[in-house]
Amino acid sequence: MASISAQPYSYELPLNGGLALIIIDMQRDFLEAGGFGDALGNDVTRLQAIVPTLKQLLKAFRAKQLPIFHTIECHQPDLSDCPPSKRNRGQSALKIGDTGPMGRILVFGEPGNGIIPELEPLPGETVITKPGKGAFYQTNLEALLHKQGITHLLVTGVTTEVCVQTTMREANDRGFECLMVEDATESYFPEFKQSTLAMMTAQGGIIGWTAPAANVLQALEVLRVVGC
Ligand code: TIU
Repeated sequence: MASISAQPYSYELPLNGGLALIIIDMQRDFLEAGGFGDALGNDVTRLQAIVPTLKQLLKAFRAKQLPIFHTIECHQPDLSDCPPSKRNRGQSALKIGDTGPMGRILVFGEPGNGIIPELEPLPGETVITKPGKGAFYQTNLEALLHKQGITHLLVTGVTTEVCVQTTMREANDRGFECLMVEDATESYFPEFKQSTLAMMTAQGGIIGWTAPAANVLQALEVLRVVGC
C-alpha cells in the first residue's frame, strides 16, 4: 500500500488507478493584472508562487498517465449563468462581463479567462468550465469522476479559501477522499490559506488531508516502483 505522509495522518493511495489531480482556476483572470482578482482589489502576484509546484505535479501525473482535471471559473457571454447577486457583489469599477485589459471579465473564451500558458492543459486532459466557486456546481465533474473510477482527489489551485476549499468540501460530501496539496494552492490572504489548511484536517480530517507536494511526489514515485 502506498501512502502520502500527510496531516492529520497518512493518506492511503489507491493502487487501482482511482487517483486524479484537480487544478482549480489557474487562469489569467486570477493571476494577472487586469483580470477578475485584480478588479476585486487583490495583489495577484502572490499566486504566482505555486506555478513551479503545479508544473512538477503535472509532470508527474502526465508521466504516469494519471487523470488530470483543470477547471475554469467563467460565464457565458450573455451572463445567463451568472446570478445578479454574483455580478453585483462588491464595489469594484469592473464587474463580471465588463471589458477590461484582458477582455470581458470572467467570460468564457476571453483572453483573460484562459489558463496561464505554463499550465496549459494537454489533449486528453479534462477542462471543466464552472459558473460557481465549487467545481461540482452545475458541471458534469461528478459524473466524469465516477465514469473513470476515480475515488481519490489531489486538490490544488486558487484561491485556497474560495474555489479550492468549496470544491474540496463538495467532493468530500460526495464521498471522494481528498488531499489538498499545501504548496500547490495559494490565496490573496496568507492567513486565510493557513486557516483553510487547518480547517480541512481538524477533527480527524473532517474534510480531508493536506500534505506538501514533495510528499505527494515521493509517494507517486513509489507507485511507479511497485508497478501500479
Ligand atoms: N476571489 C477569490 O478569491 N476567488 C474567486 O473568486 N474564485 C476562485 O477562487 N477561483
